Amino acid sequence: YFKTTALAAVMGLSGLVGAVHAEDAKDINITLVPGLTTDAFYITMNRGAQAAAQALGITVDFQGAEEFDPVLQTPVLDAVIARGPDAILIAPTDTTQMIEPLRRAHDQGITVVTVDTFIDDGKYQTGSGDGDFPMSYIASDNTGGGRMAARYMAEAIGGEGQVYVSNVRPGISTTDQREEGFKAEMAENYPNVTVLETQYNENDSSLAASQFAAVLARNPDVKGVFGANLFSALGAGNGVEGAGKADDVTVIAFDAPQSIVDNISSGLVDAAIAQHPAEIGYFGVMAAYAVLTGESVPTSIGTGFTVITADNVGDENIAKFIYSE
Ligand code: T6T
Repeated sequence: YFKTTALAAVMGLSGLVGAVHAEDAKDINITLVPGLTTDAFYITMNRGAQAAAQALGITVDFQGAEEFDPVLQTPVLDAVIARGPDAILIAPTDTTQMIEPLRRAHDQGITVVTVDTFIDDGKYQTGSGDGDFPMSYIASDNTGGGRMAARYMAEAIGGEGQVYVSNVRPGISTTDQREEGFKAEMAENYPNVTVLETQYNENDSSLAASQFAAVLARNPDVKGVFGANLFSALGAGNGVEGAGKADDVTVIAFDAPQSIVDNISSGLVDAAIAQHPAEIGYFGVMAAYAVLTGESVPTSIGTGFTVITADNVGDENIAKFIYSE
């Protein structure tokens, strides 16, 4: 078969010209580039991606940086581009900084699909914007998830009091949207909840924990923390526990590694919004394969959530939503 040529990509024909013949489809090689390699969320995503690869009889490699940082992700991506896979599935670590590096892949005729996070405004194949070239975006509804977190928080604190968002850093589509959804839900439906200034932790759970102590010192009545991703939530829980406030402060977590599930069982965390990362990986591979074999694909595919609380943490059918380590 022949790979998509740069010219075809420029002409916007990548989906047609790049199509491989059925007998060559087994040679398809896809690389999954996660936000970082040591995060249970992306490890679980890779599990789903490998399940799809096995179903299709193709290979999917997993290549990423050790931290969630566009400065570290870019050289990993460049090395992947140099090896020339048929498609790259990537969780871009910054909405603007990863546009140009990903354009280099596109310009070489490599199919680009984004998983979990998006570049630009996340609206692909519209013919407008610098970053509309990825073929599809497979992810949770992060704004909706942030709204869900707000509802669990508001219920847990009796509809009033001060809370804050522990977040990674601005510029990440997922965590920005969760914070946006959380604040919008509070503003619209819980007028007696005050959302204090966001604390940015650079994906460092120790920093997130010490930030809780600092917020508590300034706001002794703080009633809740929304940890907007795995490391933020883990740190928020540790901070609350370290301050001896587990009985007074509600922690709502995004993501569900075993450690957070344990914190639900112990009562430290009130609810975890578990994403379905294996689904994201599975459908990401399927979308890329469809493009490479000449099928059309939706420009976005939404995956679901499972909310884990003390009420269902012991249920058998919850166990499959706990992230793999
Ligand atoms: O929450 C996930 C992911 O959705 C987000 O984009 C970055 O953080 C995680 O990987 C969890 O650490």
